Amino acid sequence: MVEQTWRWYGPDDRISLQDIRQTGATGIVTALHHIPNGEVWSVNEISQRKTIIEEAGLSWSVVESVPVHEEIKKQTGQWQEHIANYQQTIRNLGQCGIHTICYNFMPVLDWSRTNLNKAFDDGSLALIYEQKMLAAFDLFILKRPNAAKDYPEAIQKEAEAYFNSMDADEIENLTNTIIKGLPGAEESYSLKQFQEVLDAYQHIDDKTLQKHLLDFLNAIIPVAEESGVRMAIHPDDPPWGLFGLPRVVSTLEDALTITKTIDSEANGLTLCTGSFGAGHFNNLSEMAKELAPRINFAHLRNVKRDTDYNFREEYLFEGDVDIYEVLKTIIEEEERRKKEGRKDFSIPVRPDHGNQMLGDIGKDNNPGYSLYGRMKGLAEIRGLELGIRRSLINY
Ligand code: DNO
Repeated sequence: MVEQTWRWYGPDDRISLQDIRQTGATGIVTALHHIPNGEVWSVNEISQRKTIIEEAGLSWSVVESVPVHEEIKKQTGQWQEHIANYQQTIRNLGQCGIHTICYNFMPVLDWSRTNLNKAFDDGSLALIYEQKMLAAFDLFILKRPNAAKDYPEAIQKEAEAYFNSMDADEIENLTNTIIKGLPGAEESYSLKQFQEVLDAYQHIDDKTLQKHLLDFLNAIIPVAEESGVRMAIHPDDPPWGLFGLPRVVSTLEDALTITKTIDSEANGLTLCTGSFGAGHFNNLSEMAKELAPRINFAHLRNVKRDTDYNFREEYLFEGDVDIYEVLKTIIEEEERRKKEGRKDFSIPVRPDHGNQMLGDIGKDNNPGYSLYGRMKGLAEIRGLELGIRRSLINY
């Protein structure tokens, strides 16, 4: 079976390692969130965390994420020193026997949503992204200079009407949802700071950011190879530019540029079906096939789009992504790697976000990281995998 994993936010996570064991996951996906971005993760810190995980009968399969310092993305300030630190963290993780690292290259914000508690008909709560809400924040709360040119007129009007309907709590809620940092983001801003960090990217377009990413990869991939570590870049979420910021991992073409320019198995991807899947221009079944040899880690979740730039997170088998096709491709790729005799054939898979449901509701959840919602996702992945393996000859 593929390695079934679960994201755990560390000892403060309300969902304990003992709870995780009952979900069926065997691998843990986690990070040393207390170490500031840009600093080296020492062997000592890594080993301590690893011991806690192993004492609970689990293994630390994937790091998500070793954050890339903003100065590396902009190539300003101490960026070379941050790269040297990143290289050392890779060596240290390799030495501790942790072989897969997920990271992203999204400037300023990690993932973005506009409502974290959208009620479904069945009473569960989901994460959604609505363009008019994002525009309402951008145009009327942040008041970013020249923001209007980034939205069609119809959206600007909807955003204005929406903004005029909001009360103070709703304004605060939307603001916090966008700039206070969703789990894993490691950065959080006030409105003023947010505008300042956006300004710092004014002269960095997609091409320049892509060059900075490729420079970063040229520096770290040889180190990853020597350390027995596979890198897995996470796509942009959502896969289009926000607040005038550049984007580099949004489409199949972006992913192919990254994997072909630095041609190494250590230079791979996190196939996040929800992040790529939010883009109406992305066909996940095709992308999985095309990118298969470079999938080093997968996040399985689904999304339902209602316009080109609005989506809600959905139950695994109910959105726009054909999860069956994607998982089948991942399983076939694992089998191909095994036949090649590769020791690192494994493609760890984790259920990504899940609705808050049943006993999750009212608990202090990391948005998206519910217990029952994700357990449902994982159970569906496990069943689907068994079915795929049993029905494919020779597996
Ligand atoms: C959201 C996640 C992201 C992702 C990072 C990877 O739930 O998918 O936080 O982990 O962007 O670096």
